[in-house]
Amino acid sequence: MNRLDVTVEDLKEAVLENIKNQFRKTIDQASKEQIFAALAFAVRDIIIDQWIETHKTYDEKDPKTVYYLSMEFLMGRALGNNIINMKVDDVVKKVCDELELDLNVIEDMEPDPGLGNGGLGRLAACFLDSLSTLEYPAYGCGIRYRYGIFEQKIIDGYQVERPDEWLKNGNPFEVRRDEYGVEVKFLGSVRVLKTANGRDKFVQENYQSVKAIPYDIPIVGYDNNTVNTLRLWDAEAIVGFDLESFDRGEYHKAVEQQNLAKSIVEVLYPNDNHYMGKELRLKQQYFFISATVQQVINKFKQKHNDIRELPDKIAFHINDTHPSLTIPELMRVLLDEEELEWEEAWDITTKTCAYTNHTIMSEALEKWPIELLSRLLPRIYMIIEEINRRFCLRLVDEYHLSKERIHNMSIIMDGQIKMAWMCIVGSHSVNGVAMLHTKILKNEELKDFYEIYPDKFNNKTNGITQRRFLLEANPKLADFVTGLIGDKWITNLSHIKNLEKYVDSEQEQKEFMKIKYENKLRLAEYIKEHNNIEIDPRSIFDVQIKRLHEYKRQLMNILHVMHLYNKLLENPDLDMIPRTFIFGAKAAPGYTRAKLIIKLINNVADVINNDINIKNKIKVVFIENYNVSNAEIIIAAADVSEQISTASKEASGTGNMKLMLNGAVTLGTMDGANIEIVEEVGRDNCFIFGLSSEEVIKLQHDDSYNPWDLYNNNADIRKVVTQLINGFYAPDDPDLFREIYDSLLNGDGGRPDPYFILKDFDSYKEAHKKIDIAYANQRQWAKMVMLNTANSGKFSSDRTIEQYAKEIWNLEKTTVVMETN
Ligand code: HBZ
Repeated sequence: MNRLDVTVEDLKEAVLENIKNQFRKTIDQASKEQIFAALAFAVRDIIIDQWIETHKTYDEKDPKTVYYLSMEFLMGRALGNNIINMKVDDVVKKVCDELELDLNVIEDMEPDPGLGNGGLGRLAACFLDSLSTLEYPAYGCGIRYRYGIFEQKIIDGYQVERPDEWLKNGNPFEVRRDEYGVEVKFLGSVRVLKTANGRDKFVQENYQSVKAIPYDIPIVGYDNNTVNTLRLWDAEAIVGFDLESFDRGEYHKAVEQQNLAKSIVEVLYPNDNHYMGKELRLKQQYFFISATVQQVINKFKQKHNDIRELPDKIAFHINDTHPSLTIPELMRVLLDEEELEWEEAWDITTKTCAYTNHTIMSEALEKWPIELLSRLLPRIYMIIEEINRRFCLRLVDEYHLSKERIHNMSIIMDGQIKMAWMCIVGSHSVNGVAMLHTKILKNEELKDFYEIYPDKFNNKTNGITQRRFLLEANPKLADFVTGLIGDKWITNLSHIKNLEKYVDSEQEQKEFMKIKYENKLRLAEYIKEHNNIEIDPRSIFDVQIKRLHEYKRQLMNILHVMHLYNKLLENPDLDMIPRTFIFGAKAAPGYTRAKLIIKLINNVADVINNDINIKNKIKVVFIENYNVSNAEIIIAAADVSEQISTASKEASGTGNMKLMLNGAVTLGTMDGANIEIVEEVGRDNCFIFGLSSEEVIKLQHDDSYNPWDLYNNNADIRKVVTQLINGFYAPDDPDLFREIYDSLLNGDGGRPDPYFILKDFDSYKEAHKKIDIAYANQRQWAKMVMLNTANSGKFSSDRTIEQYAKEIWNLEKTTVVMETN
């Protein structure tokens, strides 16, 4: 069936048939979950023909294809997005009307596939949407985790983690592909044999292995026939736990292999921007990249006789260092299975691989212990050693570098393997994710490598998909924009600039603000339902939604809320526009300080929200279980977008872009992509404060900052910081937040206030005051937020993907033609 030929009758019929055949029920008997499944299967059936046609086209034309390798794909719900991208929304709505179903309610039945932590995983998801929409041949490759990012409960103000059982009722959009299963080997030892022609042949022996089986999920392009594939690998035991192996005395091995398979895909590691050298994590990494590399090479060889043509047909993109073993794994296949010489294999590998760096935080950089990697992946370790040996030799022979510099650049050093170094050496492209980030990589963190390989380094400023984050998440604003400027923005966001013509029109301003108000009502209802807090939709919705991390400075935000409350206690008639401070954040389960900051936010919320004396001038809301689905509701309703990381620490940020697109003003530091947002919309249309990245870097170097000076000389700061330890927000346990207090003033082993929260506090406070003044002039404000939407064109992931396709992957668009249209 073609999506354009689908009739209301057909689709209705399909839904009813699915309910009957799958659940043996009529529609009145079916649960909402069952109706969701029935509709999802009906939609999948529309997708299938295009999906098949896409791959038929790729088979015939044999275009170069990118494999985007990522440990994380934070997809969000699929049903609504597929309906929109297939452009069958009108048909689906009519079907729902006829069946007396509320489509929003049905869509809410879908579990939110949370196979990612935050920005990095969501970026991968946006990229897949853009790749399909722009008709680029692409696969996303990752792991089919049984459990995604934990579900966050807030109990007594504390974060409690619950397993995310997203596969409990199955996934209607996935297709298991047994025929593409491959074996992945771990452990054992390597034996070197001599072949007839005198070559060394490396054979892994006594290994344990698992079978990798892919599950394919369709990635539907917007209003075209392209359906690319997200391929998620599951693991199964190869030796069955059966009598035969028991009899052969291999009982133990059988059990071990079964455990290995089960454990590998069990759960997503919930840490963002923090490396933990866990063996299971390394197994996960090798598991999915080995499966991908093997399967890609098998497929390539079905069509091509000369493996040297690999870089003409395949691009492997390494999303942060997590899939970095792609480099030695590809070398292994080329050397041991294709029997190429080292130089040739290396040339193919570097031409095929490209790497994106997403962070400069040193605690996030992956450094695997030699002991672990060489034991788990003996052959891979040998190859890494040889890569490093040759690289260091070049540093001496070609570049004549000093011992000290070679020490700093060596991939293997002090018992560890530095994965980022390996990625730089083994890729033809290394990119940062925003201009400032790339600049810092070139001039500071990766300076040594930049000097050797200046041509490899490039910037690709992140982007987001306007299809999910405006068209789907904010249908009212989307309709308004389309009504004024047409619908070209949906596939070319630079068109949204045309909105600028209307920013001075009173009528359009009113309409824009009315839509914002309606979205705020929608969020207020969500908050009433989930938090049982009444918030005033006329208050300023001031939003900080992102992972909880000290460098992102949620602490500074809540300290400022505490300060505002102090002002109101002094003067309940203080002239200010009511504010609702909205937080959404998950903390890594082992990150105690981050969890304590969540507790602080909730305690502050409790005190403030229940104080009738301040006349509802401030409300504080912590939204439980922040995820892609509730993000869509929050983003559409935001007035102020808090992007307040310590300058130089946030590589890019992407929430900043989503909020800007939806008409929120940025309250931010000159960090990450904020800088480019300011460049696009103008300084007058955002609220910028705080230290610059140069100032931060300087203060870090000269160690001259002492937060006690601020504490002693600034009464506002002294007051809020003291409230952390005087029981003001924890009467039963006044020492509860002492750890936070100490981190600001005394440091714990390290520097005090390492993220310059107190240093930036005053200028943050001033920026908030300016927001208050600006909001009071509603026409001015309307103009400002409209200008934000109008100038967000650069931040489409379509732009980003066009740059990757042209400047890194060298892809060509491949249009899929359906016979019936
Ligand atoms: O990647 C984020 C950056 O912090 C953010 O600035 C950027 O916009 C975004 C997309 O480029 N990084 C992450 O989200 N990183 C992780 O989630 C992560 C997960 C597991 C790790 C390390 C980092 O082991």
